Amino acid sequence: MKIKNYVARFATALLVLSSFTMCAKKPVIVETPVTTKPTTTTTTKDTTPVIAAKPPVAVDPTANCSYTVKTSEWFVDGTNLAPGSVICIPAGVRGALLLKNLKGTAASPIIVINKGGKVTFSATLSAGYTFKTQNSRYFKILGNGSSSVKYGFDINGGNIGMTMDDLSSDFEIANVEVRNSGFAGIMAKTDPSCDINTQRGHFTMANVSLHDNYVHKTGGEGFYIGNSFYADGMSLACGKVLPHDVVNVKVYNNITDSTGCEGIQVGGAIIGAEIYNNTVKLPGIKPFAAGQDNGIQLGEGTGGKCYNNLIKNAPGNGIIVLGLGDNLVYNNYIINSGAYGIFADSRYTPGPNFQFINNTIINPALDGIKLNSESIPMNTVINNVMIIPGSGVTINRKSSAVKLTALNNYQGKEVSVLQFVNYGGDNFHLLATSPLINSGANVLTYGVITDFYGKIRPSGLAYDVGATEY
Ligand SMILES: [Ca+2]
Ligand SMILES: [Ca+2]
Repeated sequence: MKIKNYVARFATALLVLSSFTMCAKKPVIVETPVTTKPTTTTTTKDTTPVIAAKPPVAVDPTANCSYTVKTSEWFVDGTNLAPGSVICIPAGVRGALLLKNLKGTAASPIIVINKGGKVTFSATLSAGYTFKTQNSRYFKILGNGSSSVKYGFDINGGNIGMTMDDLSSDFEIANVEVRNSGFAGIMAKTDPSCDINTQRGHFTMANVSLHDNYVHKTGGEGFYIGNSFYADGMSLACGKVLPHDVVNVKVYNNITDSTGCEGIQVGGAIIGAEIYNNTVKLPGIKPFAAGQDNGIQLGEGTGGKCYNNLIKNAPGNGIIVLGLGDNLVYNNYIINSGAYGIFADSRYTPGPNFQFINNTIINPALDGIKLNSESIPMNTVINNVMIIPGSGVTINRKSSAVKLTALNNYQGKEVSVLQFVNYGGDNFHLLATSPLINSGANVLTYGVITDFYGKIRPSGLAYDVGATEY
């Protein structure tokens, strides 16, 4: 029955996805609107052949600002801005900013970019947010407007640092630093209310890309994406309401450090979720409640892939998996977790299989992988390395009801036996003498075709065990 529901939901999601994909197949992604917009509804300057013929690299993306935000402005209403417009924010220190009603298109999103250097947005902890979008679709917040500054947007303070809320969808957030927030650093969700337009089936947050951001010293989660209560929803005056689906969310190349709760938490991401190449350091240092101190949380309703992440010093679990059951977790380095390396539980889990492949778990305080997932048809644990100095075991099943396929996992007591090039310096390449080389099972069928560093697998005679291929 559960599986049937899952299949039905999956089919629905595919329909949604395919209809979206059709929309998105137009010329695609305007990185520098000045050069890549042969037809335009904004200024005539953009369309002159001379400008269009220039190589993109030579063009200042902020040269032609459609609108420049004044330091004194606390909100911008984009109602009258055409798709493809560029909203420039001049370098300097300023207060909070609310962007509302930005309406780009898939082919011509609205760009918000820093101009002339770093922009610092500053707000007190009592302010609800420091940066917020409302009712906006097809837009990009890009802090790469000045080549000398990696994080051209610096969002300092506020209860929530940055939030994309109130039916915001189809957006990219990149090269943004968020720090010193009272609660979450970067939040992306619209909580369901008694307005039906906010509820599942009526609103989907789709095509969200959050990458190359630096989130640190937050009171709550570093990244808080999607609602946490996918299965049961929220009880309001109008009754029980269900939160929206999240489709095609990508979270990659981010750094989180010293976050109060999880570094990265994703809920309700039913299809196309990918969380990869992130570094999560010191998550969960000031959790508001028990169980909020993990590295990465694949929360209720979240499927997809979680790979090539480095997670260090989580007081709780390195990765906690409460997802749909089509989850593939691979090539992650999980170091010094205060509880389990990976913890999995099937709660709302209609899918077929939790798959843990080629992860390297070093020094968890408890067991390597804890499986409370009794109701899922299979848990697959292959090619993982687990270095457990204490009395923990590699795989701990809650009961014999937990179905398990385990192959080619490596267990040791000391990290030195793995023969990393420089473990203390986070260089996890292997020396030629490593016992992990060529001792893995072939996991091509699981889609694991590269390693932590992006190297093609397998190399040499066979797959290596752990997150690195020699
Ligand atoms: Ca949390
Ligand atoms: Ca090999």
